[in-house]
Amino acid sequence: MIENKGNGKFVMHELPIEAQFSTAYGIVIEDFNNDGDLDILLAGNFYVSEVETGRADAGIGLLMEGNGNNGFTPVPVYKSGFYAPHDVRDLALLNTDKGAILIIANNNDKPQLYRVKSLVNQPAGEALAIK
Ligand SMILES: [Ca+2]
Repeated sequence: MIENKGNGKFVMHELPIEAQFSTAYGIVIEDFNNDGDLDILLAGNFYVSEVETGRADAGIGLLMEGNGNNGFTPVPVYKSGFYAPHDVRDLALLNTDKGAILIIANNNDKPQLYRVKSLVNQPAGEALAIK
């Protein structure tokens, strides 16, 4: 992750290894657990690479909780409830009058929709989202 410090200065911050399991195409930055610090939600993969390269398909989506100081802790899928294992091309968060909806755009596949809930006081598996 590259932080823009202004005046043409940038600082690199390393993300957790879980963020490196596959390519990332969709990223949403939001405070998903309502602790005042921004978190990162990402998903990706790349199924249509050249034959000699092989496809990138190890990603299942990832929520990383921010600590407010450019540090991020991965949240396991059983806690976040976020599961995006397909050939993801983009993520979008829409605020509606019935709450936030996360749209996952999958290449050559149906989109996934999640109703976004806070992580706070949610049981495991229902923390981030419910289909
Ligand atoms: Ca947060």
